Amino acid sequence: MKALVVFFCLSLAMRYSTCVPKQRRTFPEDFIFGVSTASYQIEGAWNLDGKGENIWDYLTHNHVEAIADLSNGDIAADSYHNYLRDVEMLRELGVNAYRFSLSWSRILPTGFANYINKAAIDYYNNLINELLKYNIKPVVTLYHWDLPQKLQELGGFGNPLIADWFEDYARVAFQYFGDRVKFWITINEPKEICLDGYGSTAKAPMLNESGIGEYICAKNLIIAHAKAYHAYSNDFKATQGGVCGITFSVSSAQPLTSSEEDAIALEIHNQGEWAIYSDPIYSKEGGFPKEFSERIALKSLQQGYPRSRLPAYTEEEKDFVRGTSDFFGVNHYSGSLVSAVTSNNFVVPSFNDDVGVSYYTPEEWPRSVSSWLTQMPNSLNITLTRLRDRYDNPEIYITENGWSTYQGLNDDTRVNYMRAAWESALDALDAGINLKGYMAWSLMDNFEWREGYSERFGLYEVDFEDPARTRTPRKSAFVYKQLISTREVDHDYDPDYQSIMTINDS
Ligand code: GBH
Repeated sequence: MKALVVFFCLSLAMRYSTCVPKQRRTFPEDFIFGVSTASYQIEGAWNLDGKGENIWDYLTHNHVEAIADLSNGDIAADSYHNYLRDVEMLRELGVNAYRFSLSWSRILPTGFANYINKAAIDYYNNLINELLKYNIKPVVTLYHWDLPQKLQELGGFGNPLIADWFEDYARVAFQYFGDRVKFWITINEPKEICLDGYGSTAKAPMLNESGIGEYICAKNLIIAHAKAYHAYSNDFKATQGGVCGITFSVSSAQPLTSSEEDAIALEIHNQGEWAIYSDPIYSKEGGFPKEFSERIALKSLQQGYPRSRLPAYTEEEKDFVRGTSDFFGVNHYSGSLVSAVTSNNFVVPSFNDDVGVSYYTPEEWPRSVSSWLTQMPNSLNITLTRLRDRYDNPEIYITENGWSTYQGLNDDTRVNYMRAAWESALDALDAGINLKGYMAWSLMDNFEWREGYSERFGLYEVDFEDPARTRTPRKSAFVYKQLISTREVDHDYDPDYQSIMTINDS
């Protein structure tokens, strides 16, 4: 196939100087390639060695029906016992970074920093040391959704004191692991925590305080992030020399039509989905985005509330939060087209009513097995371009990107999705976007929150029937390995995915 293309071009080249073979594009030498996981989704050992209960333990044990396949993360991929195999898989892939998260309630079983669980410190030390042995950079998320249940009972992200509790926890992590961990992510996906957990029932703690809970959370959570950031930069950064940032979920959205109304709808969508969390940190003005705040304020008034359901940032809080991130972490998956025309039957009050737009997914976009996840053409570059333009070209890491399938090792739809994402990332690099790394979600199959084990995101399949939780590479694992070693996207590579994966440590 390649030979044919070259021949075709050569024979034409004599007549048409425009026919030059497409230039090979490569990822830069210092580009970070990694994979991501999260503590509750992989660790298991939910009550071993002194770990405290978290909100996902509580939800899955007390509301079994909340999970699609009635499962839980009690054992999950059992990475608490299988971390050596996990690191072996990272070596097979040849990644130079591993993003994982710490379990707050494993380290601090009461939620508070009055007591530190030594077994948890040992577990994460062992993992970190094993990574460093093979030159794999630990990228550590402090909070990926598994809040200690006790803190939830005290209000969780609905209580402004969460900022102190989170700072205390962050300091423990910096103190014990910061000599070796140089890349910190405070919080994974504010939107999913606040909107899904407080404003609806999509995630634990399923509070469903629609139109109110998500906004209280939005402010408390970002202030908690900022407290952890300041703790790091004031007391650890000088001696430890790492970076600290935060990761947002940013889907790709384009206007459905070229009308003025759809352009406005798109902007309001962006403000509601991610800028409500990221503007306070990255915008010059600080605080919540203007148009979306004004909209909620107006609606609140019309709905009879004495003040806006969105609590404002004080000037002091704006200053405290602005600039508190050394990079912009992006989890990017899906995309949609946004329209100003809506059927207008939203729950009142609600986030959806406040945003007030509707979404379309063209038939021809490939669909995953997750209801929300489709493959929008060029979506990664659209998203990265939007962030560059809104925030003056920040340093960006893609901290998650991935695709879901059912069980099975031949995951061609994931391979197609990931190749398209890599091409889109190369487009972004060509356009001068300050993209520094890419981490695939996920190293292996894991507990997919309310979908349980029914949707699989792993480059490695995990056999959840097998007590040993055997991990086997999918085709996508071989394809990612080849990308990392050549730094080029090879669309013709069709690996024998049933062959043995080898390790070539650098
Ligand atoms: C990530 O979130 C998580 O960080 C990770 O833990 C998770 O396993 C992974 O994705 C795969 O889901 O269309 O209204 O149903 C991704 C964020 C979650 C955003 C699902 C869109 C669906 C909203 N996405 N959500 S809806």
